[in-house]
Amino acid sequence: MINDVRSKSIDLACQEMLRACEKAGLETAWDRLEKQQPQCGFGELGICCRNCNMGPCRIDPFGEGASAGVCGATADIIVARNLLRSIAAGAAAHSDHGRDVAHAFQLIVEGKAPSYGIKDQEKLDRLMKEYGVDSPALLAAAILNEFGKQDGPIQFTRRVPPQRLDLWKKLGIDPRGVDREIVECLHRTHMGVDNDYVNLILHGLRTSIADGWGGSMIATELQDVIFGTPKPLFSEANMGVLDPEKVNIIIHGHEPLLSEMIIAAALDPDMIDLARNEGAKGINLAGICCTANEALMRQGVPIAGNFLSQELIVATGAVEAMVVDVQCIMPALGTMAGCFHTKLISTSPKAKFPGATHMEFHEGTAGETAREIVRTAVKNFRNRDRSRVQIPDIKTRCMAGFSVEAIVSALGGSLNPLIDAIKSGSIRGIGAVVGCNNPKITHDFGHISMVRELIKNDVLVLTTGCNAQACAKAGLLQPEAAEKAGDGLKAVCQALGVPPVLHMGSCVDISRILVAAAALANALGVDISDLPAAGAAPEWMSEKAVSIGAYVVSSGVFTVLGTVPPVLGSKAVAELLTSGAKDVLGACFAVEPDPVKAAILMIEHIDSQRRKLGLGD
Ligand code: XCC
Ligand code: SF4
Repeated sequence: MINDVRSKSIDLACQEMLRACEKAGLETAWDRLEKQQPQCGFGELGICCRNCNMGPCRIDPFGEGASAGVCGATADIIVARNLLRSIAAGAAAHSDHGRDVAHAFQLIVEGKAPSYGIKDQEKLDRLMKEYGVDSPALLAAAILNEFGKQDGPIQFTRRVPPQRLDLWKKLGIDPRGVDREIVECLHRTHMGVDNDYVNLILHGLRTSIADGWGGSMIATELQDVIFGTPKPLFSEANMGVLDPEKVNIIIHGHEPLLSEMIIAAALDPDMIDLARNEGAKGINLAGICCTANEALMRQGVPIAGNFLSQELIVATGAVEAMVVDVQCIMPALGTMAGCFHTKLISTSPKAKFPGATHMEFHEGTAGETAREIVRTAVKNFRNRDRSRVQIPDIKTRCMAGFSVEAIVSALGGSLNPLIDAIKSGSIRGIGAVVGCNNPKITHDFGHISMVRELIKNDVLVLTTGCNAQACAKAGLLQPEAAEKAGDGLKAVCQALGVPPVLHMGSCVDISRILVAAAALANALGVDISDLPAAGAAPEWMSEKAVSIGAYVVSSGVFTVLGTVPPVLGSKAVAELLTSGAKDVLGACFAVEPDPVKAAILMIEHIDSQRRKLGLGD
């Protein structure tokens, strides 16, 4: 039973709004989770299959009933197939985002997307060189071709250290084309195709690499070209960023193609005048989920909250419009918005929601649509019921904008000072902590407990996604948070004026962490799997996180998951992921719901890597 708000979230603003929702009888994800209890045991173990209509089938986990589906598929096969389908969906989500950015880039180059431009010419030049082409048009064509390519290689995979690439080739998991690998997941998991769990999982790794070093990396790199590569900046996080006197517009979802246009429209003097005419003091923008991360990293737009804050932010009654595109947008938002004056505005042809107004967004007419959306929000200000507005007075200053380029520049032009700090032990190692919220875990508790434990032990934390937002709200993204770090890390952070937790962006920007890991490994002349580094997703929930976990481990980074993945129904698959993989990939998964214990696992791993590199504890 989840009944105390403190067991639901450690975020005080969320606690306040959860109490308000309870009082007003407004349902949230936590209530719906309770109504799902007990959750299906077969689903939790990953041993149900409905891939054909002889089923649905399920395996008896106690070994008394069915040990195979109608076709003969065992628990090992069913679990591996289900895992592969999750990886396919996650890789598809990231990569389709990458495709949209690549397509927009092509339109920009062709002069067909007048609202956009090129902000980072230097990165554009670098990418053209990397691809061996001499015009932006050829680059756009080459990058778009990564999706439909049949025979590979995907160019950015060549950024990995040579040892890793050789390993991928030896295992047959060097991806050929982004779409090809995803399609092949669906083919292999169709009834009667791939029925060898090892073979299935190897293809899952190949598909995930096509996400991390393909689709996601394409999204990050081209977004930097179009919107600028992030540089360190300050902003604020949590619901207190909502302004009771202004028109509040929340941008939620994932793709900056939309949010950057909304930002521009909200700054338009005509729009601000319009807002004043409506009785507001101006227009205030804030973000949720990875849209927030993108908008924060490049424009300093404040964070209203992370994944599990989304319904609660609407419940403040102070939101004129919540503008969404794709991914991590709860269909429940329409219901919550319907209880207030809030307009839920969907914008992607791929994503419509019950209770939403659809204002479709296309690259060619992006600026106009964005202004139309902002105008709709402004006009909605008069419908706000002031007596129902409740904005928790809680917000925290945060520093963000740590692209790899920004980190290198903060270090004075090369990674050497970081390498020296790692060698000397002032920085013990690197922890990449990422991922979602999940109401199965007290909101933000997993993130914050883990990150605190890591920095206390001199582990520099790189963060993205909803972990970054949890850290922002908890004050861990301020340079002053160095006080909470161990002496070694504290000294390094204070010398550089940076926080002990570096916000590297959205979830597709985990590709920045990959690039940093590859650069570190290359500088040390070792493989990524030799680095004193570990990854974690303490509160993960989405299929994207499954793909992320798979490509991080495939890249050689030991990764701890905080919520249990649905694989325990197969001993063989669970064993392969949590130990067998180590012999093959030099890295594996661990599952540890206790975030402090999980941090200790990461630290132990980091220490053992240090010893292997001859660096001592
Ligand atoms: Fe979504 Fe990207 Fe997870 Fe947060 S971390 S809940 S995937 S917003 Ni990506
Ligand atoms: Fe059952 Fe096999 Fe069909 Fe799955 S594929 S539903 S296990 S018969």
